[in-house]
Amino acid sequence: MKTRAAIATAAGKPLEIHEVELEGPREGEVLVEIKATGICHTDAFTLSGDDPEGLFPAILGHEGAGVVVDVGPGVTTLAPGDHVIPLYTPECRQCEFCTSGKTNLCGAIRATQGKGVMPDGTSRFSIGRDKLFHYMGTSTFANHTVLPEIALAKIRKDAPFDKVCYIGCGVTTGIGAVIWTAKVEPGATVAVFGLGGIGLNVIQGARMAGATRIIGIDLNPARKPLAEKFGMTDFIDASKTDDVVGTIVEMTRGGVDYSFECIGNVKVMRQALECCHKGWGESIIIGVAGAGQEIATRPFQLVTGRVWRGTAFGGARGRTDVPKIVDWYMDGRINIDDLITHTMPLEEINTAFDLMHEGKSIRSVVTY
Ligand code: NAD
Ligand code: DAO
Ligand code: ZN
Repeated sequence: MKTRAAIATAAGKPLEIHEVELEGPREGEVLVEIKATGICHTDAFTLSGDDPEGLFPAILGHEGAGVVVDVGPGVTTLAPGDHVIPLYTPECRQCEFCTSGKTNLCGAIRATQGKGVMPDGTSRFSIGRDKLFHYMGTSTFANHTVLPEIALAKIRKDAPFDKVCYIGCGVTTGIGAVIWTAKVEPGATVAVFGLGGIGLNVIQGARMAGATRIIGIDLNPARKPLAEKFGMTDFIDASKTDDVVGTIVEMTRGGVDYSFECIGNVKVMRQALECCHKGWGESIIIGVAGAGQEIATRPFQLVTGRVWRGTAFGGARGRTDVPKIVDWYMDGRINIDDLITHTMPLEEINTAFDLMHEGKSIRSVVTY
């Protein structure tokens, strides 16, 4: 079939809207009509050329929601008409990772997903004679896309696509990092570095978990009012102090119980670790740093009980946990609407990247 897509032709170039060819679903695969997709910092990171796994030409996008149009042979859990959220972290429930109970990093299709192709090693997308790479196994910047069955979470049919698409990455990553990775407990103190599309969800997750002190740190003071609405109790403008760590340690009499780095800056990752309380403070890295970058601290920081951890997709097991988060939204337990600051058609998708780089948006959503 033919469908419309935004193509990343090369690193650093604006996306181009074209009609592309999409082959139907093969064994274990599902054809989905994407109804809405968010634009995340990670799409910009790959488009910039900083992503070591970045491939071109490709159809980016990993934060979508849509409807099943067709299923390939062997698909048993989904049928045409089902509403779904694509999962860049799939959940096969059979591999050694899924059955370990210790991680959400399913290994079933990792090798081919990282190479921009479907599990059988081929791409379903092409334009003319040229093949286009898939991206993160999802490619939601196309109006239709093909995914493995294990990379789709089935969700309720009354959930609005233009809001719950954000659960495909930012919402789940931020809230999940608090609830499933850090397991923040009531009464905890928390520091959140970077108050963008991920950090604001960390803040609302910390409030849900019952944290009593939630300190937000950003270079952009315009982020303060929205962060306060989501539960931030204190704000540090990082552009106005040389000693963020000292400030947090003093404010909390020794450091926070949990910190979250939501930027992708290795220097800030160090600050996030070192503002944690001696003996038990845990710092969770969410931000994705550029190719070749490394983190550093004095080992004594770890010897004296601080813990450095990371999280992908908030530790969420996609097919199991994503439908629950959709329920939380529909029940009014989490706020997504205030974070979606811009909505636009596919033809204006490059504006979404501009707004992100200018710090003017939290989330832009493309509706098809
Ligand atoms: P964003 O651009 O919306 O937000 C980043 C925020 O950090 C901005 O408000 C910016 O002003 C602030 N900032 C930048 N430099 C700073 C500094 N030195 N000190 C303090 N604040 C600073 O980005 P986002 O969409 O929220 O994504 C954040 C990071 O999370 C990215 O690296 C993205 O790739 C990553 N990410 C990780 C996962 C995962 O599963 N681990 C999932 C999605 C996104
Ligand atoms: O299993 O080796 C692996 C990697 C799984 C990919 C997880 C990606 C997590 C962070 C990328 C940001 C997502 C938007
Ligand atoms: Zn698995």
